[in-house]
Amino acid sequence: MNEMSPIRIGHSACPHDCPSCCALDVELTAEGGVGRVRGSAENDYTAGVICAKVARYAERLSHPERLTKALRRTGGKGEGTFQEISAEDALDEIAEAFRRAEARHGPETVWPYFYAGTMGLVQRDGINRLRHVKGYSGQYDTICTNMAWTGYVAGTGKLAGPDPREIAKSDLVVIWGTNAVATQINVMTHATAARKQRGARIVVVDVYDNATMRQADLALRLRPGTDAALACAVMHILFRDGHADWEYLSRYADRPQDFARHLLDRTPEWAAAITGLSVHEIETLARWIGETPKTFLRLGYGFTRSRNGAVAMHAAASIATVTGAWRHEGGGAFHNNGAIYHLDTSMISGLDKRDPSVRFLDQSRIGAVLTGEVLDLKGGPPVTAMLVQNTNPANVAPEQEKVARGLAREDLFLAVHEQFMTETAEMADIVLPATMFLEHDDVYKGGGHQHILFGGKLVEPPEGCLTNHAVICGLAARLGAEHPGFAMSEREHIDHLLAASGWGDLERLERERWIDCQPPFEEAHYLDGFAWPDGKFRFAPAWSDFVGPNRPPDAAAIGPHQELPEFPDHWAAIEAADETYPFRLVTAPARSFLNSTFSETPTGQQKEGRPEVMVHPEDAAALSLSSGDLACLESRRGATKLHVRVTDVVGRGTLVAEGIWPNRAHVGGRGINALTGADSVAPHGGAAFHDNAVRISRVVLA
Ligand SMILES: Nc1nc2c(c(=O)[nH]1)N[C@H]1C(S)=C(S)[C@@H](COP(=O)(O)OP(=O)(O)OC[C@H]3O[C@@H](n4cnc5c(=O)[nH]c(N)nc54)[C@H](O)[C@@H]3O)O[C@H]1N2
Ligand SMILES: Nc1nc2c(c(=O)[nH]1)N[C@H]1C(S)=C(S)[C@@H](COP(=O)(O)OP(=O)(O)OC[C@H]3O[C@@H](n4cnc5c(=O)[nH]c(N)nc54)[C@H](O)[C@@H]3O)O[C@H]1N2
Ligand code: SF4
Ligand SMILES: [Mo]
Repeated sequence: MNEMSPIRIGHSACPHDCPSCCALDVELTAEGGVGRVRGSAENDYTAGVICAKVARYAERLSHPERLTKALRRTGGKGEGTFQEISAEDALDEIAEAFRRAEARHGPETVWPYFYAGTMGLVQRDGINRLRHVKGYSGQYDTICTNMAWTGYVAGTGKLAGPDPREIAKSDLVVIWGTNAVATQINVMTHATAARKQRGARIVVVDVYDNATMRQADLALRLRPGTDAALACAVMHILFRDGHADWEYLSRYADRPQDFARHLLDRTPEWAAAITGLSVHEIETLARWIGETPKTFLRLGYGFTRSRNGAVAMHAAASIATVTGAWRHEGGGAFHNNGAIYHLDTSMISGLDKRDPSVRFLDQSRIGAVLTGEVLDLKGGPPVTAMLVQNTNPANVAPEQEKVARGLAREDLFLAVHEQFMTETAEMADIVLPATMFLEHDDVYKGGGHQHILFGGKLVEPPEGCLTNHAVICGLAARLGAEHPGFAMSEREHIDHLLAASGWGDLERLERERWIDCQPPFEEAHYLDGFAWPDGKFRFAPAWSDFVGPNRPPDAAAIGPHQELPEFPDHWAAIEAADETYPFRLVTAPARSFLNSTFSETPTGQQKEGRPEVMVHPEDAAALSLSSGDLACLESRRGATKLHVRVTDVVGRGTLVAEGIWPNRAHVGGRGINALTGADSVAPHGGAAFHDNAVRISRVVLA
């Protein structure tokens, strides 16, 4: 940590891939460095609280291993031997390689690949401008949000919900499938305020007794992938006990009678057998919800990272419709506010140049794409050139064995623009060093709240580091790609975006630091109707022809969507445990990492220790496993090694491994995603990271 004295406070926004998108106050030192980072107390969602990772950002910003020079590979692929070259030469070489690849196979052979390492709209999405202008292959984003967003919108018709600040005005906060203490701390800020100020109760639904569950008045630890069964039994009880609001249902829901009939045999006993919860626990949750008009369901991503995840999300959101909780301040079901911003990103993303005939390749299936699986290539050429920005697929993508084989291909030219020598960068032909958020201008929007925030350049980057925008514009110039967006600065882009979207201009945003985009109460609570033509929440979504926020660009639906249940139900599409793979593994987030980010910082490493898998004491005893043993975990897709932690925070039959550790932190060099699958989840794709049948055995060291 920088010990120098702060001379002033700069304002920013956290760029990381986190629903909280915190408003930040940053200590700036006389020497041009950064001290402590704090949450802005003036922002009423951040409310002065941020996570410890970002509070000590100086550690990441001035990390001795930060990349500051462009590099060209000298040794074999992945050997990690590079020589320093100038940034100009590096950009020349990338452009030349893209041109060569295109001459041989056509523009679709180039695949710009990116994700949300920064959530800044200019720095993150500018890569799409180059893509569209050049006719390079598209990217269908599937790694994170597909099941969650699709499931929510299948009911409401829109990705938006009650003002998340209303959590503080709720009497019952149900935190479902999100480890908020670790992944979005501000949910806890508002939930705890409700508890302190009005005696609200907190329920947590998760698969292990994590830090969030330890805050709960009712802690529901269920089996992974069984949330829809819990939701159905809760709704069965609500109908049974007269807590369904029929007046509300007749006005605001499709087919409530049919749905109630469908639920008749989804009893608490039925759900207990599926979820592993007791009938008493299920009855208690239903009674609390039934008796509490101001019930706020805060629905996370975690419980949707299963092959039945979209159904689970839709089922949980349906609860608020059965009781009519949507009608109340502090009531309803919230997941994400993406739709409230109506941002026109065409200048940043070059959407005017998008050719709909160009293929889209599935982000999560990068392993299959790079190893040339025919269906994944959509009948087009092999991918022979890539630029990767803001993501670390060698580590975070599913089916890691295939990803590793693909990235190692001799005929693949790989450029990686990074802040650190990640395991993806290690595979590169050219590595470019990237700025960090405090070193460039950008604009952000909160998924878990309702603000657009400005994050301006506050400090100088290390000499040599390039912004994403500079890389994209530098390549465009060399490739003869023309678009007005390449001639604009970051600030001009922000100004243009705000004006085009009806949110004023940069001058105002910079002065006011954020814009509160919260729609009026009636709209946010769907009191003027849900966002379907008939205004009704859909208990029976038209899954197969449903156009959601993550609709595949070239198909109506993917994955086994024909099998999706008509109404909310337990859909047994998950990878069930069997004799060969008797355990169910969840690959949950680590509190001190953010995906693969922060695993490079000393504090991150020290707090997390080492890659471990949690095993219930009885399971451990049956397998003669003890804490500290090295174990091999195997799924149908691959294997990895971790150390065992015997603990009853997990239930029998469930294993939890926290954190996406660097692959090299695992004995043997294969990471957790060697186990996870890349098969597309219905109906709009996605990766089921928490849905793995595995076996575990002790590694006997010779
Ligand atoms: N510290 C930290 N913060 C993060 C991240 C991180 O890696 N670390 N990642 C960031 C990103 S990219 C995202 S998308 C968000 C995601 O944040 P969340 O919405 O919290 O989602 P997940 O991180 O996938 O998982 C959260 C919880 O879901 C639980 N879970 C897994 N399977 C099931 C299930 O079947 N049912 C139920 N009820 N629970 C289940 C896991 O045990 C875990 O506790 O967090 C962001 N914030
Ligand atoms: N097993 C398992 N795997 C998972 C998950 C899980 O729960 N379990 N979660 C999945 C989810 S939800 C997600 S979203 C993905 C995310 O996975 P990734 O997209 O890889 O996310 P991060 O690790 O946050 O960031 C990736 C990289 O972006 C770089 N970066 C940050 N800012 C910038 C910038 O301004 N410019 C450039 N050029 N680079 C920058 C960082 O240094 C970092 O190496 O992982 C998925 N993988
Ligand atoms: S909680 Fe999320 S948004 Fe807030 S500072 Fe931490 S990583 Fe950033
Ligand atoms: Mo994510």
